[in-house]
Amino acid sequence: MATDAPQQDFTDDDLEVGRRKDWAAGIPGVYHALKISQEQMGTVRTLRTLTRLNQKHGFDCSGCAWPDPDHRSPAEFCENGAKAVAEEATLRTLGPDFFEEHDLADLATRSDWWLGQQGRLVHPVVKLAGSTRYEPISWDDAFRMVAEELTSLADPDEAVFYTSGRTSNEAAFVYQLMVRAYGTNNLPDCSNMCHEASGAALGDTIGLGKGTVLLEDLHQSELIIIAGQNPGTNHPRMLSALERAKENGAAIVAVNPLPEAGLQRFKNPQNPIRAVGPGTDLADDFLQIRLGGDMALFQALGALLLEREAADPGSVLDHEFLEEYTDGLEAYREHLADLDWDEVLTATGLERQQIEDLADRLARSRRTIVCWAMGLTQHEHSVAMLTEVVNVILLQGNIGRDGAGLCPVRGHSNVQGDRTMGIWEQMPDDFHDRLDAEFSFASPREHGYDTASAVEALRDGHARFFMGMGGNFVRAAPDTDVTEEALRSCAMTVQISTKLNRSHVVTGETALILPVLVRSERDQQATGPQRITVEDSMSAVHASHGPLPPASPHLLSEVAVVSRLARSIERVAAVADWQAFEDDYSTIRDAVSRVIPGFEDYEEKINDPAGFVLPHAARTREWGDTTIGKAQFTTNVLTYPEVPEGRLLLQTLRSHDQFNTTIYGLDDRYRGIENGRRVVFVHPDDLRERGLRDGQEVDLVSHWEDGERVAEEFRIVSYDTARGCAAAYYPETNVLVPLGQRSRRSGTPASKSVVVELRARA
Ligand SMILES: Nc1nc2c(c(=O)[nH]1)N[C@H]1C(S)=C(S)[C@@H](COP(=O)(O)OP(=O)(O)OC[C@H]3O[C@@H](n4cnc5c(=O)[nH]c(N)nc54)[C@H](O)[C@@H]3O)O[C@H]1N2
Ligand SMILES: Nc1nc2c(c(=O)[nH]1)N[C@H]1C(S)=C(S)[C@@H](COP(=O)(O)OP(=O)(O)OC[C@H]3O[C@@H](n4cnc5c(=O)[nH]c(N)nc54)[C@H](O)[C@@H]3O)O[C@H]1N2
Ligand SMILES: [Mo]
Repeated sequence: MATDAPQQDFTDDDLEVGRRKDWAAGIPGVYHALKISQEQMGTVRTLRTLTRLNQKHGFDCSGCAWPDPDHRSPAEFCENGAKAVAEEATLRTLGPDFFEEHDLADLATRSDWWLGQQGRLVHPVVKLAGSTRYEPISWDDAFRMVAEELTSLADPDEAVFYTSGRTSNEAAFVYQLMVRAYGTNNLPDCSNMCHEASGAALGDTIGLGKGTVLLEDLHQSELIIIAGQNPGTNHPRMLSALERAKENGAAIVAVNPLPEAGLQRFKNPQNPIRAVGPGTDLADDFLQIRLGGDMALFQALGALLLEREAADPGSVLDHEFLEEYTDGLEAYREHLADLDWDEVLTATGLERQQIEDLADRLARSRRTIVCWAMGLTQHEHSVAMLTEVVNVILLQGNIGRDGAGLCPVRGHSNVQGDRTMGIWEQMPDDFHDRLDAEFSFASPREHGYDTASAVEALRDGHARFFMGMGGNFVRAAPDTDVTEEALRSCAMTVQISTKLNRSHVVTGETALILPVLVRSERDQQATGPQRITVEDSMSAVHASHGPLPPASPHLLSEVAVVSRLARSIERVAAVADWQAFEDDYSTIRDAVSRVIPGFEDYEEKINDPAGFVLPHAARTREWGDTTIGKAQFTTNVLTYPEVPEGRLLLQTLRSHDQFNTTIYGLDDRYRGIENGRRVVFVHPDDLRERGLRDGQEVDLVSHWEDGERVAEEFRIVSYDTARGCAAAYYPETNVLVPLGQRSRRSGTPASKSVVVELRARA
């Protein structure tokens, strides 16, 4: 039967390396989506899900946070969205008998892929202190145990409450309320490892840590720079928007150490003729930059724009905009006057002419958008780097104008919404004030731990309780060995999850798994079926209705888990009418409408299937209403990663067959990899210099102040990447990312600039 879970694990023995592709999507994309859907869900469920995915009155894709267009195609999903949905709507289930067969020692030997393939978790289970396996537990007993543990802690700050970005607005809001009513701001989330640097940079410069563009802006843009992002794999529906932009005359420039297929050519799978034809050429230019060189690039672009303006005054800059809406231009101009071009060329690895050409394109464009993702956020100097992107965008008034703006492309489908709902260890005071007023309590004001500092706190014994609302903390967080040790030292770990993953295997003394509904499932509560809401990458909030019957009658929704747990903890129970929240989610939205600005008339607004767009002062050039008053130019000392002689810089990235730590399959089709994941992509000249060759087995060794870290047995793949810049897949390489190596100001682990050595295996 197609939906049986595989028993055999995989090895990398059958790994094959073929040619890299220069185009994305098309018929193979459709084929792969349907194949995986069929395997996981069978035919009936496949049709039922895919025809409702991202449709008005349907449900929101649980993949990435790309927005939905106003006019939806009947197949408004991509290959990887279909895979994400198939993985969660799978017919495979994993009941309590599974844990009789597989104790923790057995599970510890399994790969991430195997764990995920076993199917949906359908019954709450507990690993008692001293036991070596999980066993079934009733929901009531589970809540009692967790409540007892939390009540026994000496200080609420000894508990850590993680969130991943799949969680709905409703669940996120009640979760943060429960945590704050319990008494801590220890609310780390996946965003700490993701777009935290974007939030910090945009907050400082334009007053709000979110992007300023809407989907229509992309369609109308004249120039789209895509830096540090691989949309063909991670945001495939973005390619349709880029195709449309091209048709309207836009130029697209890719800035990336790798020639990613999705940025080169696109065959639109939603259009049968285009799917089989030669496809649309997307990028007009490709700047093969070195890892971490983008700060130098954007400083150079800023300098060149100023230079061109000086040569032909009035031709490049938007003086009215600069005068009225910005601060700090003169300091910026002075700072760039000293720009050292030798350094720029070293940092970027580019020819000066390539940068001049991009400056020319910028100078000609009246509507420019810069899009970015992890390639720009996961470095030590990410925040400064991103403020340099803002500087360039400000020079030409590219904010608050159609077709222009800043576009951080978010990861998880509701990661932005979770933040809006208060999932953050350092929410501003005005949020706390309104929360306190709504619920008549005093929320704690001291900032909590972010992801990396939570690991440190657990490691050092300052915290001893961990709860994860989704996600896979031990695989997602940096420095795997340290993170695993941190989790093992907990008195209790509680994972609210849908699928089995490594974080269920690396446990505290007592461990619970609380299984929940997924977004594609019907959420039936006392007052009827419930809808939930999410916010996409462009700040549009809309409702989502799951159409499928739940995988098991034992499952609870995330909202129900939180409200039942909240009712079990005395001091939390009194803060809100948790039963009402559980019975009718519109009561949650009612509270949100008073606590969070922009959500007035929430319930009514989501009756429109298109939803509503949250206000963003910068989009309407109303910085005056924010604390910053005007958009800020920033000056930064030029920084880029320093790589000692003989070493390489390693980025840890995603293959085409994974969603973060969930491994769908073992191929990375666009990069020519089949049947394996332990590969390291290296430039042929770098190999030659080191006396290494394609196909050779090496260990990856990272070097940091506190010593060496090793990831064993990787096969070298000679590849067209920037010189000195290697790439290998996450999460396997997370062992190499030092916990201490984080972005200044935002704390993001620097997982795109790890200094490594390739050590030949004997
Ligand atoms: N199918 C699928 N979709 C996903 C995800 C998934 O795992 N699978 N994950 C989701 C999540 S949570 C996120 S955050 C996003 C991630 O989306 P991406 O950021 O696209 O993901 P990565 O694979 O980390 O790719 C980073 C890209 O940046 C480039 N890059 C790396 N370092 C640098 C640099 O220093 N400078 C420049 N200019 N480029 C650089 C890499 O070569 C690569 O193309 O995708 C989301 N969508
Ligand atoms: N080295 C390195 N490390 C990285 C990155 C990198 O590029 N390189 N990227 C970072 C980034 S951008 C991110 S966002 C993080 C991702 O970190 P996480 O968000 O923690 O990881 P995921 O793999 O997305 O989590 C998957 C798990 O979530 C659970 N799940 C899925 N859907 C639901 C749901 O609807 N509800 C609940 N309760 N649970 C659900 C399932 O059990 C599944 O196993 O990883 C970060 N880590
Ligand atoms: Mo992410």
